[in-house]
Amino acid sequence: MNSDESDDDKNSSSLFDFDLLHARLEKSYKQVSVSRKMRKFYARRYQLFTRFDSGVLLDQESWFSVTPEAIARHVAHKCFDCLVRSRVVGGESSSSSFTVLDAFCGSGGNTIQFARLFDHVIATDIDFVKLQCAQHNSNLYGTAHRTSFYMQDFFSLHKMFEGRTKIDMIFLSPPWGGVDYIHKRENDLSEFPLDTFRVFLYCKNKLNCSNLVLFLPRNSNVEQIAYMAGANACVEVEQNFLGHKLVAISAYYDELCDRKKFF
Ligand code: MGP
Ligand code: SAH
Repeated sequence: MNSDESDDDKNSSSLFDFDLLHARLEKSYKQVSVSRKMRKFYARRYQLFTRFDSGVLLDQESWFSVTPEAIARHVAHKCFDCLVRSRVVGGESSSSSFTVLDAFCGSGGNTIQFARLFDHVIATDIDFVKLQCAQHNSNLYGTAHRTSFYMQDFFSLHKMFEGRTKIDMIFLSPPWGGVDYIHKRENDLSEFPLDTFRVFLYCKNKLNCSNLVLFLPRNSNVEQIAYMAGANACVEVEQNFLGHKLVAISAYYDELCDRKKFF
């Protein structure tokens, strides 16, 4: 794993005992499986990762925030199809040269599915333990070699990219404020732990990328989602179901929005 953190952080990460973390997380699964609040997530473990039994690692927060595999796969395919289509129409060729940034990668639910399609995925998160999980889980799915992992606070990402890699799209699945987000009648996007409007503008202005996907609560304010696209622009809002259950919504902006459907 890479880190743009201080030398102290680098030292502590090189002394980091992954085997101990592995043992602790696996042990914690027993608590997750019986906890009143968490056991529904444990019961869904094969929806989260079909290869769960190969040794998938999740920390406590990831149990309720990781994107279920079928949804992550769908989102990755949709992005791939839209980007390739728009670039081929625009005269640019090779799909293999796309770089995807998963800016809140967590334990890797989305990162893995993007890396199955795209040749280069950059996965960043502020949480060192989650990055360890993401890297480990990517190894289980055979996609780690196409992914670079960095420990980074979202709002300092521009320092990492200055004059470097061009980012073709950014997937944004920020924290929603824990499992209680659903108790609000409607989620105001400016009230999340990280203001979604600020996150969105940061991607456009500081990371120079407007091909964005926002992965949001199913009770989000859709007018706010549309407002972010700006005047005369396109956004595609999709409901993500697992069977009959609405899990979340995804908003696709700019080239990731399938214009043919609308115009
Ligand atoms: P949920 O709404 O907590 O569970 O999370 P459920 O079972 O659909 O709700 P209930 O009505 O049965 O109680 C559903 C999904 O949303 C999770 O599996 C995650 O994919 C996603 N998710 C949940 N949270 C709290 C977050 C979050 O904070 N950030 C992100 N990015 N995704 C989340
Ligand atoms: N899509 C992920 C889940 C993301 S949950 C998956 O499938 O696993 C939201 C993530 O945002 C958490 O992993 C949390 O550590 C991260 N996060 C919270 N604040 C952050 C910040 N300021 N910068 C970067 N990452 C942050």
